[in-house]
Amino acid sequence: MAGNRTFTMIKPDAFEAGNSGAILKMIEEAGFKIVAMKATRLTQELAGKFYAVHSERPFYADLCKYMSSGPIVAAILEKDNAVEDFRTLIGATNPANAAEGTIRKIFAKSIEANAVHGSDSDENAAIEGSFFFNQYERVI
Ligand code: RTP
Ligand code: MG
Repeated sequence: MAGNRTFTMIKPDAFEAGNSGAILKMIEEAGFKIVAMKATRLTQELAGKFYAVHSERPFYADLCKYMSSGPIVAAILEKDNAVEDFRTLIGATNPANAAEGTIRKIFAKSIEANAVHGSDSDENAAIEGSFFFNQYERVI
């Protein structure tokens, strides 16, 4: 059975542009409940740890620099079929390929500065949520 939680970040481009509220509104209107949330900032080292799975990819160094370039919002979200439904809501990695009405189509600036992160599996959703939140910082 598909899990009911996913993890998201509002990335530095969207935070800086003042789009956090509008993005969270779209997320709630799509039926996701916020079960943990904070505004925070990654260091380059922490971004490197978070994106360690991408360490062999050509965009890894740029990605870590970008993700530590300014504040972000980190959140754990709850909904049936959360991981898949959230990735549908945010759209393709490259906003040029993202479907109309998706968060990335509306708010992303580029393939890198693409407004939001969404976990790609139930297992990674749990790992990523625990990266930012301990048991006292999230709804049980
Ligand atoms: P995310 O993990 O942030 O939800 O995005 P995703 O699954 O759609 O994409 P992924 O392949 O996991 O890539 C992670 C993030 O790296 C940046 N990226 N840059 N310059 C490039 O070609 C490139 N490709 C990916 C994006 O910020 C992407 O979301
Ligand atoms: Mg990904």
